[in-house]
Amino acid sequence: MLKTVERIFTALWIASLASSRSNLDDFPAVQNKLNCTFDADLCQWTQAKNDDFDWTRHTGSTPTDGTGPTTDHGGSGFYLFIETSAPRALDEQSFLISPFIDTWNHVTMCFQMFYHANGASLGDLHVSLETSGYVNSTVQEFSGPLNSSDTWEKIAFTIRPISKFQISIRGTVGNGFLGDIAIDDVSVAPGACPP
Ligand SMILES: [Ca+2]
Ligand SMILES: [Ca+2]
Repeated sequence: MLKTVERIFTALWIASLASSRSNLDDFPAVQNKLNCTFDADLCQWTQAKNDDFDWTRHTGSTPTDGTGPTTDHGGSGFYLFIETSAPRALDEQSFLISPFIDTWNHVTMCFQMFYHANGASLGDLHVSLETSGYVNSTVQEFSGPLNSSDTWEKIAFTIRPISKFQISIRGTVGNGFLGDIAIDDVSVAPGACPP
């Protein structure tokens, strides 16, 4: 009886693998889902709804002097930023969420993006890889500390997916209105990130 049950479960498992494999993302599909300059829109990224506020898509300087970039990373397009002026308050958070990616076969890739953190009251920027369905945990993450600098800086980390995942970018409001944190040019390239 136990053997029969095992066989049934094995058959179901193989069937579920076969059906999920037909929906897997090849690498161009992964790039299509993740790469974004934010110059036209958010591409396939979405604003989380169960957080405190949304990322703002913007070009040129942010409305507050002494914080934020003066241009996007490319120089003339749009970027996203957290506007930390009133009514924002300390520790409020905004999440930008990627679509789910499912490559199944452990395709190694390098995720990179640029951030700009300039101001006297910066909060935090946190980029994490969230898995769902097979393993429920944050498996890789980047977090501050953010040093104030009027420059675009690169974040890069290698992703070796073991299951379906999505990327979450969280901006947190610091203790004041000089905390505009911007992001731009999110992309993935095949293979591990260069050392
Ligand atoms: Ca841009
Ligand atoms: Ca939001």
